[in-house]
Amino acid sequence: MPVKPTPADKFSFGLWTVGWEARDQFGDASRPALDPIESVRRLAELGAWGVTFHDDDLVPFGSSDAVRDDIIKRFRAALDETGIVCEMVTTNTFSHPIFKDGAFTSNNREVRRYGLRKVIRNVDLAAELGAETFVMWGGREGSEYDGAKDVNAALDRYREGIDTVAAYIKEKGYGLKIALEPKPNEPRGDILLPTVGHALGFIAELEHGDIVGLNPEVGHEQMAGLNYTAGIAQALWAEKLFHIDLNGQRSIKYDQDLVFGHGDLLSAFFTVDLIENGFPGGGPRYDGPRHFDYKPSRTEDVDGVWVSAAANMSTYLLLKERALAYRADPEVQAALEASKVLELSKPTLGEGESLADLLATPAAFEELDVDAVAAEGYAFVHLNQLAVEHALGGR
Ligand code: GLT
Ligand code: MN
Ligand code: MN
Repeated sequence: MPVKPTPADKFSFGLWTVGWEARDQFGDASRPALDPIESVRRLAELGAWGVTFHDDDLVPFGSSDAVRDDIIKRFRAALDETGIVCEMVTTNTFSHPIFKDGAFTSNNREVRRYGLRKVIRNVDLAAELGAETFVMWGGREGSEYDGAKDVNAALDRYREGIDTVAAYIKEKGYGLKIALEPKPNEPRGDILLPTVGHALGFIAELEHGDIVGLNPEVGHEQMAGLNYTAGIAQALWAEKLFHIDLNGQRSIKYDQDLVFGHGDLLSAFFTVDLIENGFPGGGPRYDGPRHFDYKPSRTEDVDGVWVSAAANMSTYLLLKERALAYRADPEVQAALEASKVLELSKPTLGEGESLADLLATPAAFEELDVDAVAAEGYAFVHLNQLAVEHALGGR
């Protein structure tokens, strides 16, 4: 039986998710616009804890200061009334045509300076609303043609932009961290920082990289044929998993933004297993929001929007229940042992042992029965079948 979510589950949604009017490249909107205040109220009723937004999701692009102030006031009142937390804020640097060649990495310097102003203005708003994370998805930072972008210069400008924003956050004393969101392509033919790995490499080159981490999205890694759980695992290992975007994707194709679990369900099971149970051998844990960045399919009507929002949380909670049972099962513990999963936590060299000691240990090399060790199976299939059986509720 699905369990009803509560704020303790820390589920949050972008205003742009439930508010998507379902306009796509081939078709007009199939649903009416949704008032952000209505979204906040409906999400609260469903048991969500938090909400996130782009500047333009809340305040239409080009609004006067007076209109902006009024909208923000009404939004704050809805947060107070419902108890919904604004945990993350992000800036839209991709919809307006001025950003058609990117914001921080546009070839046009005027655009880059304008983009920086738009982002900084929203950093102030994020801090005002008490958000902890500032996501930066550079969807337009890229190109279609290799000759059209000097990637060396683009990365210099990207670094300059992110470092400038990070330095501003520090100077103001805001309690904000920046989370970069990788994506391989769409809307650009190729996007800079296409995967978790590329973004980690980039962060290492920043001056203010200490407050810059990642917001990996399920579908974005899977669009590149990559393993999302392994991606967030490496981000965790690097202590850079600041936020997550949960959704569903069915293989390498356009960005589907399906409900969480409606893509690769077994992968979703292991994602929840990692988030809720941590690594089998211990190590860093993710304690941030369980943020859904999905789109209610274009075929849904207004009621379907809320059914699909609830589906994300329900699937997550069911997978959580299964993942907890999986780890608690003595058979699984025995299988982890048999597969030597826990032995991986043991350092390869013994305590106080040097490489010279290892080189002087015949049992490790000269005398090792290589054929006997090579013949041993790891029984990973049995272990995985236990996961499948737990995921399907068969245990
Ligand atoms: C856009 C994108 C998402 C990002 C959002 C944050 S915007 O909807 O498709 O993956 O998380 O900028
Ligand atoms: Mn997406
Ligand atoms: Mn996303």
